[in-house]
Amino acid sequence: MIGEKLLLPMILMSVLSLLTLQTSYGQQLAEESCTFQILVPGLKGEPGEKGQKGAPGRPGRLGPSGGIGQIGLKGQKGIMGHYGKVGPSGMKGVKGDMGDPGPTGPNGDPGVPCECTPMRKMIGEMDILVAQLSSELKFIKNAVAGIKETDSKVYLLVKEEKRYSDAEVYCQTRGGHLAMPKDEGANTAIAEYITEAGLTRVYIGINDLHREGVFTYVDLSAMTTFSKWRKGEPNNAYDDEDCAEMVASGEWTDVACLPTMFFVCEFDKDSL
Ligand SMILES: [Ca+2]
Ligand SMILES: [Ca+2]
Repeated sequence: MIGEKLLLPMILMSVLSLLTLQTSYGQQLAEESCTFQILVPGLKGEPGEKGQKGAPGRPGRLGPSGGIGQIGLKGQKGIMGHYGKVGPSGMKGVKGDMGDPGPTGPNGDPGVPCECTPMRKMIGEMDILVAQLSSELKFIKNAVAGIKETDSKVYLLVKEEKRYSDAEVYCQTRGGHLAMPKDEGANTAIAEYITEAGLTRVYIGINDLHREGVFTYVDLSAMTTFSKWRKGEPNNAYDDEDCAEMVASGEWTDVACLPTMFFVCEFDKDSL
């Protein structure tokens, strides 16, 4: 194509040159004196014939890499490989069902006859001990509920109705006696105890059981300077009053020993 583009102007130039020569020859004849002439381009000529095919061009540059192709079809299964190593132990299995019961065993040796008499005796003794402990527990509960005390004595009001002698035994069992007021302070303490408990009378540790008309304390100690007999007492009414009670006012009267009533025990602080 480049050749074609160059060839057309060259031919035009040659034709123009010939025309110029003819013209210049005519003009040379007409005006020989003018030797310099300006050449002006003529009109565009007709397109020429198509030229022959040119020589092959040089090879082009290397192009960019192509994209990844499609995945091929899966191949056939290979031959089986060697056996692998032994794996770790599995989880513990579920417990199986219970088996059938086994056969009956042989009979045992005959037993030794029971020696029941000592056992029964032991059980009886334990029952007594339990009863004593129950009584002690009741006593402790009473003591915890409230006691009265002076500098040297502790007084306990026992709300269990007992005869005079049983009441004294009760107090002695616990290391004391029925209350023996030997001065105004002690007498007042016991009287307050009776009043605060809402009672009217209790047994105290005074009697004339050993000699009628001669009152002593229950521990056989003599009554010396202090006494708190109500007016007209002791009167040994019906010839049957050898024990003593204290009323809420703190005064004493002689009374019969067999009726049951509440009582007050006293304990030495030194012995507690
Ligand atoms: Ca009497
Ligand atoms: Ca009396």
